[in-house]
Amino acid sequence: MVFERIAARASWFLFVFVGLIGGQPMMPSCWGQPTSVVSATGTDSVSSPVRNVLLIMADDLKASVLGCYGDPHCQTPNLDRLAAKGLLFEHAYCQATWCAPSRRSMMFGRYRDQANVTLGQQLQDHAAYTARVGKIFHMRVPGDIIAGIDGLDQPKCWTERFNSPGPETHTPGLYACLNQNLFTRQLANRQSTKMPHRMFVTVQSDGDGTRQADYKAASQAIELLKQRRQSDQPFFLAVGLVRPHYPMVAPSHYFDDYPVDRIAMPANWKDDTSDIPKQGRAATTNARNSIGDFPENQKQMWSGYYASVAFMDAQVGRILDALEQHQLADSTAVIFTSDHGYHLGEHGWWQKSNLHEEVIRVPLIVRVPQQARGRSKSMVELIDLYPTVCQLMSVPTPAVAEGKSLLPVLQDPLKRLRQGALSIHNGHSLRTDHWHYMRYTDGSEELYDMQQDPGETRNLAGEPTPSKELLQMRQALQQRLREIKTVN
Ligand SMILES: [Ca+2]
Repeated sequence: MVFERIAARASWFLFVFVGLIGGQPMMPSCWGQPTSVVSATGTDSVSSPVRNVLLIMADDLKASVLGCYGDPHCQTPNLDRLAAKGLLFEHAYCQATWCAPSRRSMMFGRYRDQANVTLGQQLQDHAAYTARVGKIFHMRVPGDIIAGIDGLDQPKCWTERFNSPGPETHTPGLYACLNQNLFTRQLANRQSTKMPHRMFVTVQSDGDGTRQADYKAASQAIELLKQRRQSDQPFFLAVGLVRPHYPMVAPSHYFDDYPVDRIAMPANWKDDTSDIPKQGRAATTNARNSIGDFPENQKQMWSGYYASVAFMDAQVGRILDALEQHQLADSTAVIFTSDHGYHLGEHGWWQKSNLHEEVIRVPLIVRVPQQARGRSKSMVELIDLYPTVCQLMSVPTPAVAEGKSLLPVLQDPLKRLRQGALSIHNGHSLRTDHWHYMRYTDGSEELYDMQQDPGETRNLAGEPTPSKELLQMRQALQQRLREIKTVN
């Protein structure tokens, strides 16, 4: 089994290596039946090789745990095969650091406000069918999932929409509240929605996973693909999976692949926050939570997260298989991403809602038939998906949309759209190839050399004399904020 994993990884790296030494991305020899589209801004024109877009979103998924992003342990064969057939963005960043504002920004195509029609509304206005399955706009997990309700959905975004309820925390099996060092198989008195320890819950499920929200969401998506095959109307199908968001529920055999004695905590997991400004710190920490007293339980958090990612990956695989089965793969672009990343002990932190790399970096894989494959280091943002989907579906992008279409990068992975990616929380973050700079509303700052210190352990903004790089990044952020329309 170990050899199988090594072989799978080796073949994938060989693919990437061959792609890299090739020097040039694989380019289409033809575009099928292209349609020329001019965006509402009138500045760009693109020929789309597809009619439809399938968007699959995970929830709270940090890019670094996927096999195709380099994790040596986590089993994500379906996302790895999607990456092998598409373009993997190594530097994709969210604009907000938790579910609701990040998803809103992505779907309205605006950094901070809603001064646009939703993506789905724009597509419908140009004769497309749009459907939501599961969580695309914010839903509380697990509360809204258990209740099977819409959360903060935007109804006009969708021609049809389908919620995907599941038992979540109340799934039979071994329940653990790792912050309380509590383990039980009893179903009674499990707390799920409002208790302060809810982000430290895992459930090693007795079942086969078919009752879980993500399994049902994939089944609904498969049914919709079957239906859309019969239609001439272009479709945008958005499927929102809720794992690896807590509670980390998956059939127990997924946990078996990640025993705690094989889990190594990240290199920067010690509390190194003394040089981080107050506004830059995560709220959920080892210092404030008793999980700081249970090193083994911290590893169990990784085990539960890996298991949840692997279960989510299996659902992605079912959807991708259906796309092939219904002969839609050649006419449908696939986009996979997450609303933001997550902390699993780095800096002594858990969860999200701060501007450090583990939170703002997201996975982004885009497979467009006959387009470039491989990897791109271009700095891209989730806000770019709005104009990207519009262009892929031959629909004009509203002039008020603030992102940039990824089509130029999909044609040439070396193409750069911008110098740095912008994120917002208690201030702003600008992430460039080399540097990561944060400036908070109280004027405090962080600066990291991401090539020398990718774990962000030494804040260079605290030096007595501002460095040339700090002065440059201050200026670059100011310039970036002047260029965009909504961030003050
Ligand atoms: Ca989220």
